[in-house]
Amino acid sequence: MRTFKLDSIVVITACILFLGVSVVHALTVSIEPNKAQREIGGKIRVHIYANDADSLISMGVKVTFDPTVLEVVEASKYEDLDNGWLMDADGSASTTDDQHNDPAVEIDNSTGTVIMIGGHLKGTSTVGLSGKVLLGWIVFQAKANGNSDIQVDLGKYHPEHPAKTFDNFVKRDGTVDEPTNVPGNLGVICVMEGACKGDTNGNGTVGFDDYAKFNAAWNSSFGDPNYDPACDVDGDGSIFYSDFAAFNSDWGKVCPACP
Ligand SMILES: [Ca+2]
Ligand SMILES: [Ca+2]
Ligand SMILES: [Ca+2]
Repeated sequence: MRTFKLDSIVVITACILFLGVSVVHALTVSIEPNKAQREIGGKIRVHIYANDADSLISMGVKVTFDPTVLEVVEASKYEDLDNGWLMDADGSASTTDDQHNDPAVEIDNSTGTVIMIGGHLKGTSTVGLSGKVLLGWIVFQAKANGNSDIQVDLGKYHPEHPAKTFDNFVKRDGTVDEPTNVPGNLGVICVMEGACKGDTNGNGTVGFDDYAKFNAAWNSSFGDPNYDPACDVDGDGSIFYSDFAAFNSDWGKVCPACP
């Protein structure tokens, strides 16, 4: 009995060590929120992140959705010299003639595709982006009732060089660190009558747990550390009275099942 326990502990410890090592280096992509409901005409802002990044200097994602259910009204890379996807040859924000952010984000509402590809360069001081890195965001408008999966794949493409494929998620040292969970279905948006707009954590009810999230994000706009797209009920980039009104109207609700 004693030996069995010791063996078990050894096995468990070995598993934890193995998991610990593999998790640290596994680059993944996630979207926030990854589960939401809207009525027709409603908007939702979805942020796309790379998690556990290690000195990234490029990214490229292709996001696909059901174009009969949703349409994109806005999509952007996070174009920021310090923390985002902007190329600046001398690394100084005061000179802008050496900056570029091409290729432009491509939105195709007929096929249901958004492609965003970006590079991060700050002259000789480039160290790359690490940790949880914002890649960009998409604002969808609900078009018709139904469910749309939100799928993410690599970009691997440049509109000016359509015959070639390109590496995405290149690190500062030149190696490629592709996300381990793409291509994959990373979220779902349901469009239906009586949708729960206020279910900010996607657990099927609107209650105090959502209120806590909402309260933490109150009076924030994109760029503020406490801005949370899951609480931006109307998808306009800030969390204020219009969002609260929508949230409040859903208070206490048990959300309908997705169609
Ligand atoms: Ca510059
Ligand atoms: Ca909830
Ligand atoms: Ca808002």
